[in-house]
Amino acid sequence: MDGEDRVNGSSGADAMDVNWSRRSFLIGTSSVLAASAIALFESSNIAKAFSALNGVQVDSGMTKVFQQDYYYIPNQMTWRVGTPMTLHIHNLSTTHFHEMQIGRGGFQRDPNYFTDLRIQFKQDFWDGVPVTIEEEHWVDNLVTNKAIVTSLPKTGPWLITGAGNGNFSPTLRPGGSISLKFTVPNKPGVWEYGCFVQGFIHYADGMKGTIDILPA
Ligand SMILES: [Cu+2]
Repeated sequence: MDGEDRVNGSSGADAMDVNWSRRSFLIGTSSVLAASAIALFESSNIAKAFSALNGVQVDSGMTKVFQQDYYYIPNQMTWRVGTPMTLHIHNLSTTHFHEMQIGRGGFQRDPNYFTDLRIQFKQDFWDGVPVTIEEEHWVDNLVTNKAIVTSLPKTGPWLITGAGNGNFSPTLRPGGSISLKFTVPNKPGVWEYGCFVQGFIHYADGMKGTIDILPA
């Protein structure tokens, strides 16, 4: 009798677990199917369909961006004006340097840069934005441009503060990382990010993304 009770008891618990996970699975699946249907009907992309269904997820606080050869994870973010952010950028490549510029308005070559291959966005998102560097590890260089870098815990040869060195951008060695703490400035709209290491090669291969900045 004791043995039977234990068996019954444990299969009862298993059944509950099965029901629970099956329900989660069904909810998830119907969400995916609904999103797919919307995507098909509207010829829209799936991310937008998910946003319509589940609400836009707005990043705040610690927000991680990973760099690979040659893409970013994620390649789309949504920020809101006035939100405190810590943008943690981590280069997962074992072989390549990568940077992260944020800007818009098309591209231009920076005529002052030491190589004529330097590409930058016409408008630098970071212009006039106070930024605190919270952590740096294997940073090749950080071009500050017109950002207001309020904390430089470890100044060094990697820091490029002079004018004419291109847009604000950290360039990370393989495995490198940096954390940028800031408050999303009042610059709503669609912004792009991209890596222009080796000219357009990384960007053209897909190393780019978009940030939708919502008004406060
Ligand atoms: Cu790159």
